[in-house]
Amino acid sequence: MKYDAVVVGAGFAGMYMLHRLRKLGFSVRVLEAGGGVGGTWYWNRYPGARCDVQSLDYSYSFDEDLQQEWEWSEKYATQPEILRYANHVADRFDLRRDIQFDTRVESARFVQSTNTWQIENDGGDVLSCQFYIMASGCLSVPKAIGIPNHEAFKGSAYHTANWPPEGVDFTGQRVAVIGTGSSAIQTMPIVAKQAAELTVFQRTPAFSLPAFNRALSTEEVADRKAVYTEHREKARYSLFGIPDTDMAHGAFDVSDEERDAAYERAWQTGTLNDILTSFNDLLVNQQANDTAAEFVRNKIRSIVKNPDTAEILCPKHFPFGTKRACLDTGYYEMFNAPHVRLVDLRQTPLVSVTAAGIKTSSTEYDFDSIIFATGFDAMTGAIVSVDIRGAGGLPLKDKWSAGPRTYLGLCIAGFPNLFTVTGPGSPSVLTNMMTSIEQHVDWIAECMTFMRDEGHAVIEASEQAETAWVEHVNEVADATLFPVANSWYMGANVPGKPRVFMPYIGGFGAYHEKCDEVAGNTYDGFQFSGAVAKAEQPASAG
Ligand code: N01
Repeated sequence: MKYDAVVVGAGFAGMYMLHRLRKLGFSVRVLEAGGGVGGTWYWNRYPGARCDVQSLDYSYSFDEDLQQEWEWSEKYATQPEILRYANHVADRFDLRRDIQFDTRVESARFVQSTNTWQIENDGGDVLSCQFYIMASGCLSVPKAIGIPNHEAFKGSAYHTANWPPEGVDFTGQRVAVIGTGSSAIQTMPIVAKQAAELTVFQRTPAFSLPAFNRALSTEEVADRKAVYTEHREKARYSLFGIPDTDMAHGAFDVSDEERDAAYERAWQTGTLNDILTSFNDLLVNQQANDTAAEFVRNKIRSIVKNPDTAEILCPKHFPFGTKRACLDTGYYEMFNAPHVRLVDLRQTPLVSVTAAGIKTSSTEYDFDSIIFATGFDAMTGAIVSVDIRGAGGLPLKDKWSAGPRTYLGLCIAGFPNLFTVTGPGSPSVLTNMMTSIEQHVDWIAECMTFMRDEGHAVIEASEQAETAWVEHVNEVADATLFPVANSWYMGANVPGKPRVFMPYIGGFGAYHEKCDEVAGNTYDGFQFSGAVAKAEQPASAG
């Protein structure tokens, strides 16, 4: 079959890409490994899974009727509610007829003689298309567990990113959780309510902030809906894809009391970024950052009653905000329960999983269930999981062997007509993903329309533009504290992965303007080639 575009992934990026292109008259096929839409929200069904961006922001803005009619029930939506929303969107815009579920893309090759991509899936089908669009998510491939013997465990083992849809009842069980990132921190307080014993294996403590989740009132929903258009527009030119707060001062421009009062106000809002954006130097000045980090550590010490446990939970290994902070409901409080214990893997390293449980350098523990919350091969994992070969058969894996290289996080030199939605080199995971997804999808759709109107068959980023962009991404990152941390932003959580800061930290608004400027300047930094006869242009498919 021949399509104008093949899109990989039916999460929020792939769904909007399909809708936008179809409306423009392009023929599109979406290939999705899961059995339904929703991407990350389809797979991550662990108890307690919620979005850490507020529901009234974490939703599409492209259709005024959609954003007016959908009713979010809580400040932070649960995974089931977000999945219902994804399904509602799929129904409302009749998306399913162009999505092929339970289909994993294996390889994609650019054929220069025909200027087409040949996409092969795990069913052995080969699809041909002009444009190949990876909308495969930034946190969609779990990293290899990498713990010796992990398959030897005779009890039940789970991974937060591939949770059984029917759910799990841990009542009366001895449960272990490995990892203390966002997934673990969300799920543990719920599992602790069921389990007879919960043992937390922590290698690096995270900074976690209280979500203060609650039901949304009718009034606040109505108030937001009354100003949704202006609110979304502010988000489009903000730092993180949600309207900015005032950041006029540095942390040492105010007295100690004023600084602590600002952090306390930010703590009470129950949001991910408010402490980080209390002052304008927290991500660039270690001393300034220390004030925020110590504020959060003191909160941990005030919540956790056992001072030794509190100290083990206090993050001291990286600056605040340089690994993504977590939002929790009752995480630190959970350690005050007598049936919850904390194992510090820095003191007693994990040796292996055993048939009965987990062995550290000091103790062997027995469990009924182990939950692995060990994270993802972030940002590049899903892209290189497909064997992508560009012009001349160049494998993308080889091109990216020293780290990802893109122009604007949208295109890759040597890989004509390939687009990556929220790819490395774009703000993506540092922002509200919905804002980033819509901006990328709109840019790609407008670029494809431009090419159709002008009769261009092929677009490719120039090596020069790509190199300049990669240097800029690195330069901006190097001016911050981000590269200090062993984070998944740096690829540092996956053994052997190149250590490169992958997202763009120059601010979403500035990035958005740069993308618009490039397009407005006849796609500066791109080369067009080939020609499409007017007669071959597709008629509107509605
Ligand atoms: O994964 P993580 P995650 N032995 O990589 C530990 C998004 N998300 O799934 O730091 C022992 O953050 C590892 O320890 P260390 C969000 O962007 C969003 O929790 O490598 N421990 C770490 O503690 C988030 O940032 C939402 O020393 C091992 C943990 O496992 C991102 O997804 C919800 C280990 C992994 O933490 C990833 O979150 C959930 C080993 N061999 C996720 N290997 C919301 O929207 C790993 N660890 C709310």
